[in-house]
Amino acid sequence: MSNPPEPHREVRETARRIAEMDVRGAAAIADAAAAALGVQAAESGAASPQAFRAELYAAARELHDTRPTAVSLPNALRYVLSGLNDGDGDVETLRRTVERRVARFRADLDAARDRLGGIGAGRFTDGDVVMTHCHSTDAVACIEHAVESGVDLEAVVKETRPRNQGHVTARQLRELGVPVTLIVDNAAHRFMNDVDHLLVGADSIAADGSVINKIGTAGLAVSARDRGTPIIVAAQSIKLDPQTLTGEAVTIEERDLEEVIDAETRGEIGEIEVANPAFDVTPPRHVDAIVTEHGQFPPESVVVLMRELFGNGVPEPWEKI
Ligand code: RI2
Repeated sequence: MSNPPEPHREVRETARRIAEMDVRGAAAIADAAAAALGVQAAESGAASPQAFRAELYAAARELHDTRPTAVSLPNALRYVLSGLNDGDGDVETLRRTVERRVARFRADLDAARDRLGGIGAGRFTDGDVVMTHCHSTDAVACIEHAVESGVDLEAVVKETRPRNQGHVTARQLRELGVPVTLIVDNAAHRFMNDVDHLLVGADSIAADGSVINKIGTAGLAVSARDRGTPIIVAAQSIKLDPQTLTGEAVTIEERDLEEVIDAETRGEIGEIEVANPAFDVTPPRHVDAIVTEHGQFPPESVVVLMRELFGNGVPEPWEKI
C-alpha cells in the first residue's frame, strides 16, 4: 500500500492548534476541523477522484487524531466527507460537494447554538444564580438568550483547573453584563446552597444519557444532587456520540502532566505519580435535562434523538486509507 498523501499545511496547523488547545471547546474544534477540510478541498491539485478522496481522508485522519473525547470532531468530519463515495463525480464536483458541506456544517453549528440558547434560557427566571464549570459556548448561549430577553442573572464561575477555562466564561458573562463571582473549584460545594442551577456543557453524550464533560463535572453533579440544585447540560446534537449506540465506550483524554505541575516542582516534591484526565462521566441519574437545538430531553431519552439523527450506521471514512 502506498503512503497516505501529505495533508495541506493548513490542515496540519489546525491539527496542531486543536491538540495544543489554542482552539478548544467541542463546537470550536468541530468548526475548525470542517474549515480545514474545506481548505484541503479548495486547494487540492488531485488529478483523479480517487486521489482527491485519498487526500481528504488523510486530512480527516490528521484532524481526527488530535483529541479523542469530543465527538463533535468525528461528527464534523463524517458530515463533511459524506458525498465522497465512488461514482459521486469528477474532482470538480467532489470539490464543490465538500465546500458546500463545510459551509452548511458551519452555518448549522451557529444556528444550533442559537436555537439551543433560546430553549435553555427558558429554564431561568429573574434573580436566579447559575453555577458554571469550564467554558462552553452552548452553556453561555443559554445565559445570553436569557439576559437578552430581560432576565437578571448572576453567575458563580468555577475557575476549572488545570487550564482555567472558567476565566473565559467569566469574561464572556461580564461582557453580557452578568455579575460574576469567580471561585476555586474546591469551593463549589460551599456555594451550592447559594445557586439555583448548575449549567455545564458537554464534549460527548452517550446513548444511555451519560454526559462526558470537563473533569470535575461528575463530582459537581453529586454535590448539586445533594443540595437539590437542578443540573442542566447544554449540548447541541453534534455532541451526541453515535458509536455509543453500539455499546462503544468514550475514550477519556489524558493530557500533559505539566498542566498539573511543572517538572521542577514535581522534582522538589520527590517520587510521585501525576495524572491528568481531561474529562469525566456524569451518569444520567445525576442530570436533569439535556438542552439541544431540538428541545430538552431527560438524559435517558436522548437515545431516541440519536437514533433519529444517526440511524445505526456510523461510517469512519478516514479509516479507508
Ligand atoms: P462547547 C470543553 O472542553 C468543555 O468541557 C466544555 O464543556 C465543552 O468543551 C463543550 O464546549 P475543552 O475543549 O462546544 O476545554 O459548548 O477541553 O463550546
